[in-house]
Amino acid sequence: MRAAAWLVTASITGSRAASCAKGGAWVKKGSGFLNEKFFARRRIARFGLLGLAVVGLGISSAQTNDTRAAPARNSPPALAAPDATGAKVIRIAYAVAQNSHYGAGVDAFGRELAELTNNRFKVEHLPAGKAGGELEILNKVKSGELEMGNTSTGPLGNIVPEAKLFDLPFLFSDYAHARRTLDGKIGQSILELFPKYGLIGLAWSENGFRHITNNRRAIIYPADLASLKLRTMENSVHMQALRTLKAQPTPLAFPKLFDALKRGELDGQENPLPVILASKFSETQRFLSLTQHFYSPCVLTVSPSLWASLSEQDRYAFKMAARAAVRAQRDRVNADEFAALTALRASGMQINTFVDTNAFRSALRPAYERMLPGLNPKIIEEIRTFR
Ligand code: EAX
Repeated sequence: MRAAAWLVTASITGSRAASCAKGGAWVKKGSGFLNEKFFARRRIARFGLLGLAVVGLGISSAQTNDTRAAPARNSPPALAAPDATGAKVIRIAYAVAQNSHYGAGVDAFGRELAELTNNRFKVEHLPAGKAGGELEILNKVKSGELEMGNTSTGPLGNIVPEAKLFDLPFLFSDYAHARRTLDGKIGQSILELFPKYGLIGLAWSENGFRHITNNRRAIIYPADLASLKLRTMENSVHMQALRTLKAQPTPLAFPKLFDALKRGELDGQENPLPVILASKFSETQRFLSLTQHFYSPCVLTVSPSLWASLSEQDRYAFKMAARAAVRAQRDRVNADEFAALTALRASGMQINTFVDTNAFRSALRPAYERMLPGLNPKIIEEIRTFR
C-alpha cells in the first residue's frame, strides 16, 4: 500500500511547517498533522480496500451488509419527531446490551438533556444492535436516518480516517492517560474534523482496554496467537496489528459475534471487560487473557441534519449532556473493571492475568507504520508524553 500523507511531518502541537502546507490546506491551524487535499483523494481508495478485506476474510456473506454505506436518500425522514407529550425524541443507537457502560452513558445523556431543555427533548435507547452494527449505526447517523450513535471507534476510521490514530496498539499506558489525551487538544482536534466527513462528534467516551478471549489456550506470549481465528472490528489498524502477530483477524459486526462464537466459527475475539461481561461471552469462551493490546475509545455522534436544525442554546445543552454521558460511561467502565474478573471467573472462565506485555509491545510498536502508513512518529511521541 502506498504511504498516505496524513499524520506525516509537523506534530500536533508543533508550529505549522510551511513546507508541509504545500499541495493542500492544513485542516486546522496549529494541528498540522494531516493534509486535507491528499486525504480527499485517498478516502475512496481506502473504503474500497477495507471492503475487499472484509469480503476476502469474511466468515459469512451476511456480514458484508454492515460495511456498506447507507443508501443515498433524497429526503431523509424527519429527525427528532415529537412524541405524545410534544417532546422531541432523540434515538441513540449502540451495539451492546442496555445493561452496560453504553446504556449508562445514554441514561446520563437523556437525564441531562431533558433537564437542560426543560423536557423539550427526550432520549430513547436503541441498544443491542437494534439499529445494526456500529458501522451501520455511524452510516445511519451520517445519512440522517438516526439522530445519534454511541459507538466504539472500531469502524469510525472508515468514515473519519484520522481517528484511526487512537486504534494503534499499546498507544496509551493506562485509563488516565487515554482519557486526558482524548479530552485534551489531541482528541479535540480530531473531533473537529468530523463535519468534513458528514458527522458531528460531540465527545469521546469510553469502551475500554481490549483483552483476548478464545477457546484454545491462554495467551501469554505473542506466539500463542499464531493461527488463531479472531474476530476483529471492521478496523484496518486492528487487523494489521493482529496479522503482525500471525493471528487470523476476521472482521465481523458486533451483533453477529455471539452466535458466530457459539457456532464455533471463530476461535475467539477481543473486547474490553465491560463488553465481555454485558455480552455474556463467558457462555461461549473458555480463556480470557488480560492482553490490553488496544484501547477502545467510544464516540457520541450526532446527525449533521439534526445538528443544523438546533439552536445555539440547544447545541450547548447537547454538549453538556455529552459531558455527563462521558462521566457516567467511564464510571461504569471503572466499576465493571473492578467487578469483572470475579464475575467472569464465577461463570466459568479461565482467567490468565499474566501476559508478557513487553513482548507484545516490542512486536507491535515497530509495526505502527504498516498499520497506519505515513504515520508521523512525532504524534506518537506527543501522545506518549501528553500530560
Ligand atoms: O462497542 O464491536 C466491538 O467489539 C465493540 O467493542 C463493541 O461493539 C462495543
